[in-house]
Amino acid sequence: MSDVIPLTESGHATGATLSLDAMIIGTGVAGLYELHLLRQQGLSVMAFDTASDVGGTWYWNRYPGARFDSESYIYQYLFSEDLYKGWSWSEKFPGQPEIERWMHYVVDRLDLRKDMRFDTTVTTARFDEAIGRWRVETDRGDVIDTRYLITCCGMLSAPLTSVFPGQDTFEGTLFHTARWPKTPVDFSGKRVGVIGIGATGIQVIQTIADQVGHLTVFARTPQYTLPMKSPAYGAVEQDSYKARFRELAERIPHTFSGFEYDFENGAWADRTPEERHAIIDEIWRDGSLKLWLASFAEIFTDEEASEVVSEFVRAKMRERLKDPRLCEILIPSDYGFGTHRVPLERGFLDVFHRPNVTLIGLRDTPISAITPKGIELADGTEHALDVIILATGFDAGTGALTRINIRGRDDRSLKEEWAQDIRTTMGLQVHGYPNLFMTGAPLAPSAALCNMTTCLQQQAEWISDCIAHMRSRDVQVIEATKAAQDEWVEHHDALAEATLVTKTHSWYMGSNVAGKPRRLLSYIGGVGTYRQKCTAVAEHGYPGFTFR
Ligand code: NA7
Repeated sequence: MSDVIPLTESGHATGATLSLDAMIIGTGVAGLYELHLLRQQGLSVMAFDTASDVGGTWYWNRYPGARFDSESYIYQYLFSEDLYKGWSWSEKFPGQPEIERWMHYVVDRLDLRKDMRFDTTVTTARFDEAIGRWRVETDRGDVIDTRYLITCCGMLSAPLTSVFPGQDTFEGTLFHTARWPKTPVDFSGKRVGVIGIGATGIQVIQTIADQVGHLTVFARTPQYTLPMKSPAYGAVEQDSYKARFRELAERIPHTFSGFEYDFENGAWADRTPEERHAIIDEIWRDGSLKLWLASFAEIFTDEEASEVVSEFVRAKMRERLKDPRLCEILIPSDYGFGTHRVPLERGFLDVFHRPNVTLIGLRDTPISAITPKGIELADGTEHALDVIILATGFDAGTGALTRINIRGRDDRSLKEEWAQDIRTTMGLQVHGYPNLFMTGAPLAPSAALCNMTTCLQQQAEWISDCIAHMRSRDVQVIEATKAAQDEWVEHHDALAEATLVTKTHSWYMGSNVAGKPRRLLSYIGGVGTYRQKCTAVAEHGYPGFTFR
């Protein structure tokens, strides 16, 4: 174990060198667990975060209406029955404040806080080949020397905050949803504009519509939405899901999406149209993401299955929207259900029947600028506003890492390499960057098509096991070979190209960021299958990786 030079009283070793076995970037779901696992191995390890406290996604995304769309009883750590049973959720899909409290509960129970540093952004990380260690710098002047660098930065953590010309000239208040203030925002009497109707925009819009003076929603690509049902949980429901801990812990890691449910309705081709409709209808009533992630796998690959389920959802949306103009702007027609992220909604569609809400469709008339007074469209129309909310999404998968100056062997730059082509080995390592481990990174199952806690726990465990393997063999450096990486990328692409997802445009394909190389960012072979592949690599002594 390395000697640790203690940090100064303020918690920051300005100008000093801190020597660690492992450094973790991020204190969200993955970072907390990785810290716990590596500490259990006896490593000197610390986690750093830009935020002022733990939570990751659930620290930053405190916008009105932020909530789960994974069921609370599966968005959990499953490595400890005690930890699982010690927390009681108040409803099926709870809101951000409760989720943030849960993360604090985890930190306290595992006593993690003493090995964390907040308000500290990692700016640069350089691999020193001569000694096989990373030298990491932060915006506080810290210099950290570490054997292993583990990024737990989140897949959706680099918000797209500067989107429109003129944004800085706006005289009102402008927020990005992922940089929401901790103090409540008073919308009463205000003219509020929301740009974006992704999963986030939908949650904001349905929550603030009755709090604002007037709400103007700027919508470009329509979304297939499913109504969420979030029953309250009292002692009976809590006892009931807790009693299922072992069953859930055995099942969830092996399903297609890391949720409790899976594709178990037989093959699409083996069902009559009536049977299909009955199954789809029943699943739709569940009020969850089940229709997307556990109805028929063929919706991802078969144009006909995709169209049938898409039309089912469109019909449900038409019933609610009624008005043909609303239907035209809000109901998708040129891509299939589930090929983008499917948002759950609670009253989102009904919001547009309110007298204080205006819907602006942007498909033919995009936003040209933000002006001092509001939002201007390409046809010259200006919408005067007091508050603008950007629900404009993230530079997914890559953004959190390319915002750090990561330099591997021979001073190669991850940012420059990924600007050409986004490649990883199982989403866990990148060839050319020894001893850099990643969670929530491209080409592993992640936020798209995965219950994040399931995927992140598996990735954190794989990394911890790999480090334990290295220590047991007294080797210091691991690197993914180019051949193994090429093979993984080829496998990933072959699966992706067989689906309809790659035919669409969204953050799934990186197409929401100008110039970003196009590739499905999340592995689509299934969470259970991915786990098996990762486990097989470990069990066979890490073929495709070199050690020294
Ligand atoms: P998303 O899903 O990327 O949604 C962003 C929204 O912002 C979407 O409606 C975009 O329209 C819209 N947007 C982005 N840029 C523009 C411009 N320039 N003009 C108009 N509209 C724009 O992000 P979310 O935060 O909602 O969700 C991200 C993930 O977080 C989500 O999938 C969950 O996994 C949690 P577009 O679709 O590009 O036409």
